[in-house]
Parts: sequence; structure tokens; C-alpha cells
Amino acid sequence: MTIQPVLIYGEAPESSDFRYNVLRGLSAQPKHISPKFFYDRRGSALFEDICRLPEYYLTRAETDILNRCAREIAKLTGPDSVLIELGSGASRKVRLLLETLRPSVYLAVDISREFLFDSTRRLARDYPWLEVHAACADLCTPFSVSGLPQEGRRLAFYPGSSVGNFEPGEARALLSGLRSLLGRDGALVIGVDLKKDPAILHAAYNDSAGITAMFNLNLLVRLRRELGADVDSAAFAHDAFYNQAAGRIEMHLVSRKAQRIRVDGVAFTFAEGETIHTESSYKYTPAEFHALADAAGYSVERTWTDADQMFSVYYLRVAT
Ligand code: AVJ
Repeated sequence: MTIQPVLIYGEAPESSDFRYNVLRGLSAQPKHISPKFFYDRRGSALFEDICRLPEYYLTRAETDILNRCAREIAKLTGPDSVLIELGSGASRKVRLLLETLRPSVYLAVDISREFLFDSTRRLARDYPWLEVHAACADLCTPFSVSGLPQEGRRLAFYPGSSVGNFEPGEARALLSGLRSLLGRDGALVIGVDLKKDPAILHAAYNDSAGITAMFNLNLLVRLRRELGADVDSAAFAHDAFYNQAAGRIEMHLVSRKAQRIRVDGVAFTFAEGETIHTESSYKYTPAEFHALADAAGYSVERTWTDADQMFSVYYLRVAT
């Protein structure tokens, strides 16, 4: 059996980007760090653990939906498409589509470089008929996909409700910007977490095994290792809650005491209880997401939800 080599392009997001973002975010009021920095190798692995937690219903609900709608996605798309996955992580969910969709090319785009390469190599080994590409890129900035073939309908796949990490206006801009990559007959399959009972949301981001806390606190481990920060992760606590007015989960790192930390020679002071806002995870009703898709220049072809109305998947076509 021959294994297709993985075609790799794109530059790793530079460490200066991390340094710059951290220094800027900790200087701001309130303090914040972008959730894209969760995903170093350890953070990506911890996120995989989160997806298996009993409280984290998102992955199971989306997997359910994808299993049920894969054939319809394939029918709506047609054969020999170019499948582009955004935030591909372990490239696990795309496997639910590959056999049915049978695209000619799969491009995985992710910010976590080593994780991306390991995952796409495994994928190429498991699907020898598939041409696999990998691009290391940060979705927050325009990225290039110069190696893709020109022919074939382009289908973007953006699962996991990762779009929820963006402010709604930024999400609209990201999806709108994606249209030029997809082209006039392009489409987008996107997974979005639904608004629901806040108690269910709370449990999903405060799991009893403490994995989400480790995932959040891993940011401080990165700060220590990569930026030489003298921060003690035991001096901070994980906090996650549903902000009903904003329609989003917020994750914070809470300073357990008044303290001063140094990052790259710059001192930052924390009052006891002061937080670093590390993530927002927006939840949308189907009507809210339809409006967002519409504003971004897509028409909603299909809306799928699971039986318990936990999660939604949309098939969006680039509007003409
Ligand atoms: C990958 C952004 C969808 O918001 O649910 C999981 C990340 N954060 N637990 C989410 C996450 C805490 C996740 N997304």
C-alpha cells in the first residue's frame, strides 16, 4: 500500500505573536488572553480529553448529527470536492464525512503545528485514496492556501462550535472572508452550539474531573515555559460561567491573591479575585445563526439538530 505524502504549507504562527498578544492583553483592563493560545501540543491533547468528558455534550451531539446527515451533505455537494477543514485538531470528525463524501482533496487548517502534522499523517495513512494537505494558519488573520487545485467544488468544514470563540461581528467577518476561498459554487458545513439550560452549559465547562480547569491553567504553563514568566499556576483558579445577557460561556483565570507577575521583563499586578478573561464561547439559537449566516453572504440550505436540541449543524451555500 502506498501512502500519499501530506502536502504541507503555511507558516507556524510566530512566538512573537504569543508574546505580543500576552503583553497587550495583560496590559488591558480587564486583562485577557486569546483562546487561540490554548492549543499548544499539551493544550490540544487536553482538548481531546475534554471532548470525551461526560459533561461535554458538544462532541457527542455533533457526532450524532454528522452521522445522520453525512449522506445529505454528500448529495448537496457532489463528488470530487475539495474539502477544507478549519481548526482541524485531531482530524477526527472529518472521518465521519470522508467515506460518504469522497472528496478528491482534503486540506486541514490548524494553528497547532505539530498536532496538525501528526493528525494529517495518520489520516493520509488511513485514507490512501485521499490527497491530504495541511496548512498551519491562524484563522484570526487571512491565510493562504496556494497549493489547492483550482478545479472541484470547495466545501469548508468548520465543526465543534469553534466559531463561538469569535465575537459575533468577528464571526460574520470570518465567514464572509471565507467566501473568496470557497468561490461562487462553494459551501460551508458548520457546527454551532445551541443556547440551552444554563445548568447544562455550566457543567460542560466545569467538569468534575477538572480537565477544563487544567486546559485553562495550561495557558499559564505556556507563559512560564515560552515567555519565561514567573507565574505560579497554583496562584490562579479556573472559573467558567454562562453570561446570559451576552449569550456566551466565559472562562477566566482568577488570581487567588494579590500578586505581581513578570512576563518578558514587564510587571503585571493582580488584585485578589482579579481575572484574566481567556475565552468566550458564544451560543446561538438557529434563528440567530441564520441571521449571522445571511449577513455573512450565505444562504442556509439545511439546519440539523440532535434530538435533545443540544447542538446544530448548518449547510450554507455562498449566496449569489
Ligand atoms: C473548541 C471553542 C468549541 O468553547 O466549547 C472547551 C473550547 N473551552 N472547553 C468550546 C473549550 C472549554 C471549545 N471550542
